[in-house]
Amino acid sequence: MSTLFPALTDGPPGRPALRFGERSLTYGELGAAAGALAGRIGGAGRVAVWATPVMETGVAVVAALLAGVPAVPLNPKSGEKELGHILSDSAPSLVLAAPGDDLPAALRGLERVDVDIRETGPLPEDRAGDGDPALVVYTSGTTGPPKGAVIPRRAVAATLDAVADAWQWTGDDVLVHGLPLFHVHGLVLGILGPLRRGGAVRHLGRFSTAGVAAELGSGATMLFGVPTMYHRIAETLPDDPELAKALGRARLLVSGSAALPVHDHERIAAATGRRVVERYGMTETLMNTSVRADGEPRAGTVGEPLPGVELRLVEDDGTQITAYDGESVGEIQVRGPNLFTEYLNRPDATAAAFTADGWFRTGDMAVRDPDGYVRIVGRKATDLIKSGGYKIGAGEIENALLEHPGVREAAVTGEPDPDLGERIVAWVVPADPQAPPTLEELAGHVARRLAPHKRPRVLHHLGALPRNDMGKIMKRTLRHD
Ligand code: MCA
Ligand code: AMP
Repeated sequence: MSTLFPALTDGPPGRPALRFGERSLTYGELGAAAGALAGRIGGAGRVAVWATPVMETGVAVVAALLAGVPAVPLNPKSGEKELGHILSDSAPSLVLAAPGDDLPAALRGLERVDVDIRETGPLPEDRAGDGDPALVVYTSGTTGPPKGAVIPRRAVAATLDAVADAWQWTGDDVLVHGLPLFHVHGLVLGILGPLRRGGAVRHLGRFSTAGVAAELGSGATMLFGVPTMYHRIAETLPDDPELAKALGRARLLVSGSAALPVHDHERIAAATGRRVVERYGMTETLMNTSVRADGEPRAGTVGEPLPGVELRLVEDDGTQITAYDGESVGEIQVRGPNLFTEYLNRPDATAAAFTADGWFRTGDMAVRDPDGYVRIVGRKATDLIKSGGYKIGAGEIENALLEHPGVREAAVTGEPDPDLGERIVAWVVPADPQAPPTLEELAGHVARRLAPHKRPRVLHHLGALPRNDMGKIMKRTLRHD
């Protein structure tokens, strides 16, 4: 039996499991394909997965979990620098890809295993332990290249069971989403979540309001999305009665990865009669809090700690906030079976992320309402930007910008954006003031080096960066009014 996915062995084999566009697999077919692939990769140290939003990615990750081999999902749009870093840091022994995928040069030295979704093989015996790594997911910090969060099998199981409890999520649910598959939201919640319940997921390939309407209008019961997706839904609703009807029929609409603006929450509620439920998570912690399906989905709150998750608010000096007054702000610290084990090859960063008594410092600042609901009010690091639900470190973009010959100095900030939540702004001192680099040039440079979602959307040229007496850039003064 598979301890992570009991439905692969216990459920009716004809039950739908995964659907991507026209292609679908039942539990029987998924078990056979993933079993066969698991047989081929068993014993590999770590496997990279070219995580395009297609069926093969789902099969590849399930196969790795069945084989007890940690999977490293790769953003297929990663630029050369980002990809190079992830590959040298995680040192995978092979890469799993869909047949026909054109892999970039950085991956060509690795053994490639094509995922054949029609292959059949037996399910391997599940020998992996709870604490064994399931996934290594790369996440940005404020400076330097992304860090690989090592997520144990225990955390995957614990978080999926905790949200199932909160959302009354069962095998009868059919989830629809169009999230990328190289992050926790789309992959762990959005693919592994339905499979752990024995339910189905229909992936849109790419997000569109039309796709959401079509699926929720034809049997899907739940929607997962980042706030940008709900914003686009809110914008479309006034002109799209079919979308309003489809959303009105959904059992549960869930938003996460960033704060859902109250305005979008209210517009969706007014047009559909449904309130979006917010949950709060992080790559390192998986899911921490959520509004429950039978709770009150109050706009601007992320609900209460999930079963098994301990949560406290702590002031800068270490004092714990005991008040549930909706005003006292502290850093969210969490503890529980949902946590990652470490940052790969980064014992320094791992140690810094935990308090002496074993709590993980999220860096998110929050208050607690009298009824226990958590409200996130900000974050400690101004150098972290959340754009489209992606976490992006200002430092990694600054480093990439500095590698452009037209850039002498660079600083990166985030500013509010109605669609993306925040947009990336580059402040650049040109190497040659007579021929400053254009936004298009720098956006293309960052997209090719790192990833398209890390590209600056706004560029300001400056004669010099504002610095204090210590030479530190004063980012707070970098504002365009
Ligand atoms: C534009 N494009 C470019 C350039 N300009 N490509 C290369 N170079 C350029 N200079 C391309 C983009 O690649 C993209 O291509 C298209 O133009 C449009 O891009 P963009 O405007 O950036 O975005 P979008 O396609 O409109 O995306 C919005 C989105 C996306 C769909 C909401 O941001 C998204 O999928 N966000 C999800 C993030 C997420 O899953 N986060 C989870 C992490 P093309 O059209 O080909 O795509 S957080 C997490 O996991 C924790 C645990 C949690 O709590 O959930
Ligand atoms: P990541 O490291 O990409 O997994 O992003 C995790 C971060 O996203 C958290 O530390 C929060 O800052 C933010 N986040 C996730 N969910 C929510 C939410 N529902 N509301 C506000 N912020 C959120």
